[in-house]
Amino acid sequence: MTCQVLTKRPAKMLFGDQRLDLSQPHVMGVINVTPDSFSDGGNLFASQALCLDAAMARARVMVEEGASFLDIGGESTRPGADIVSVQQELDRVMPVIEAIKASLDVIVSIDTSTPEVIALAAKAGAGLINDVRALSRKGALQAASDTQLPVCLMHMQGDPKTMQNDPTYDCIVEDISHYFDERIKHCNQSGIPTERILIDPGFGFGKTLSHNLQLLKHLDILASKGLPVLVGMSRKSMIGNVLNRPVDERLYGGLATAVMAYERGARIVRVHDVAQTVDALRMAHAIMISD
Ligand code: 7PJ
Repeated sequence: MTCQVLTKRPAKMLFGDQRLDLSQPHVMGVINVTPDSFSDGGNLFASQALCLDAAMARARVMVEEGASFLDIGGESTRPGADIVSVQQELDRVMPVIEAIKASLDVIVSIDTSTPEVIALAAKAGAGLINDVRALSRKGALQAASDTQLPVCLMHMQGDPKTMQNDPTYDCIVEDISHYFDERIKHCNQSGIPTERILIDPGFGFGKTLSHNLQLLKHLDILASKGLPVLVGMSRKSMIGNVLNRPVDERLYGGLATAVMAYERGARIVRVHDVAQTVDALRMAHAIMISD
């Protein structure tokens, strides 16, 4: 019998047809194709109809600015957001995924909880499944397993409609760590090996400001589980609440969170402002690898 000891997370990870070195930080650019996304005001939409040209223009700029991933989402998780049908979600995201795969050299991440979207996005060339519900929807685990792609499991307490109504934890870091242990077990049982799992504490999803700040401060504890950590704090209310700034004035606060997350072990940072975050993380990385 062999005894396998997981001492170090593997530096390289395969996302579809692209291999990425996770010993250095990577930026994931957010492309929302929803009419009601809170941070970009749904400005990729013209009269509710998807404006593919605008989405592609933004995608192209983000790739030029150094994004390793583009995260394509067609369902808003804003508190109180409208429920979308499977068909609506497909109509929003599929043309964008196909156009990106046809013309840009970047890993497409599909931000979805819907089994049908997982399957079709993977078929169209997506390289990562990013689920804010950690594959808890009926059929999602199996759909993700069938694609053989890496999955990002995000923690959320409750559901988007009610998650900000007095969220409580015994100990936020421990509770979330145990949640991941459970979800990883479910993934393994469905044929998704631990080597293909990333984890994300889910900043802003069923968390108070104090929860969010503690989570970031102690992110190293989650990173020590040995799975790659992804974080998304860009423009979120945790920044707005500390700085008392509206959503379009949260960049500098967001850069502070990105650097601190990287320093504590996060390797993928999901943001709206790619160029600025790439610079901040390149600087932080140069410091971290110096000796
Ligand atoms: C996150 C996400 C996040 C991951 C959203 C927003 C809300 N996926 N999707 N992590 N947030 N993995 O962008 O403000 O934090 S939607």
